[in-house]
Amino acid sequence: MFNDENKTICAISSPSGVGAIAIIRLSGSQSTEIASKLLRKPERFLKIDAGKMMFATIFLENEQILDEVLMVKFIEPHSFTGENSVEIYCHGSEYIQSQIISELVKEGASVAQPGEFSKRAFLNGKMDLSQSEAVADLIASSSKEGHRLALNQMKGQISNEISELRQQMLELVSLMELELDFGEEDVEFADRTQLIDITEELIHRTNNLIESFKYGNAIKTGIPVAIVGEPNVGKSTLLNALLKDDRAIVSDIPGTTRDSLEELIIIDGLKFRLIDTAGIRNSDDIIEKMGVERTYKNIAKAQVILLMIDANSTDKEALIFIKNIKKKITDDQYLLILINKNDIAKNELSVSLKEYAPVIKISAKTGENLDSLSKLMSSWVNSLKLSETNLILTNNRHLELFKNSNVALIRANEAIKAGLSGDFVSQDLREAMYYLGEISGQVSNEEVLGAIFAKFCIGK
Ligand SMILES: Nc1nc2c(ncn2[C@@H]2O[C@H](COP(=O)(O)OP(=O)(O)OP(=O)(O)O)[C@@H](O)[C@H]2O)c(=O)[nH]1
Ligand SMILES: [Mg+2]
Repeated sequence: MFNDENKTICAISSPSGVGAIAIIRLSGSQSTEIASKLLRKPERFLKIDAGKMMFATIFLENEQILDEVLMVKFIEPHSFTGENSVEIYCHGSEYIQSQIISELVKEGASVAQPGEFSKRAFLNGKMDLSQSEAVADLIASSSKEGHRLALNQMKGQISNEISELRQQMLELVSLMELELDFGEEDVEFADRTQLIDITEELIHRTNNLIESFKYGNAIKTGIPVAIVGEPNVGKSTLLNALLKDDRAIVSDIPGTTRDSLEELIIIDGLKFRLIDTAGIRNSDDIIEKMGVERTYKNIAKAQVILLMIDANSTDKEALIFIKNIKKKITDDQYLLILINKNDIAKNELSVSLKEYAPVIKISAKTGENLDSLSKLMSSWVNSLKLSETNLILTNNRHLELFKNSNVALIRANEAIKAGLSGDFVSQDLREAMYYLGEISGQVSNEEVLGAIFAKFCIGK
């Protein structure tokens, strides 16, 4: 088994701060021995079966009782890291936690680096690199869909796809290289039309994965939704209504919101980042101007834009404002026009706004039609999901490597079409394989691994 300088590591694996219980984890060949030394009768823990919980009292050096705990051991390879491991469940006091850690260190354990448990799990072959990264995503997931995607990845969905793709590439490479071995006899083992078809299929599959990132990333980081409009139209009232919380200051004084304000909200299992913005108008007030600049920045970074109009504004006012915002957004962004204050609308706007974006009449104050608004937002996010594939990329690192692999595949495909020598084709295919191997960790180096696991927190 892999063991970094043969060290047994320990760390607090529960969140920092005070909870009813905290969990301390050890991993490495000496885990059981080191943990047992915290007890008056170490042999009790040495003899107990793996996976069996044991009640124990931990003493400090001066024979003072520190805590009553539960302990369990795991024997390699049947643990998260694949090494001998121990978990100690103590009471949540920060004092108790730090005392146990320092006792463990005195007995020979080292304090774990961030992500070191997961790194060991990877190096011991318990999971591949993309699965280890999914463990971090699973821990960070805060919505139903975010959790589902992380779980699929942890269970190996992306890893399986990568193995399949690499296998197909390897078969192609073998064929090409076999031909090269018979170079002088000028044989063609591989039918060129078939090679073109296979490489195109591989390009298509990698394209799908690259495309899926739009959805995957939106799910993982939350979909930014900017609420924009002129002052006093009811933007902050809408933020509060959707959050069901009195978060933003609301008043009938135009220009109340000065700075943008962001809050998380879950709709239909999807995470949205709602951004209330300063009302857009020309102002001489320096602070208000800065606020409006921020509003434009938020429009640029949002994926959904809720453009709010007061139901009692004139056609002309509404049109000028909509056209102004429309100029600032791209086709990738989803624009919705909200006609607010429908509860006090005196008359309908006579101009048709539908040609600019879907229109929905709401009242942020009474809650009228807010359900429909939520439905529209979640349907749009779901529409980003490609129907053709269930595989969804959520990780930037994976995206870049899939893109590189895709480019190499396209080169291979073009080389075959141009009738180039098998040398070139197999070199491109090998490159495409290499990038996929970096995702799963089949090809990796210490530097890359260090960078990935350093982002994890201690105890993970
Ligand atoms: N009747 C009615 N009043 C509303 C509605 N939405 C907001 N208001 C009122 O409109 C006024 C302005 O609301 P805000 O939410 O502060 O407006 P805002 O768009 O955030 O304004 P700024 O921050 O100044 O840009 C307040 O008095 C709200 O109570 C609505 O749907 N119906
Ligand atoms: Mg406001």
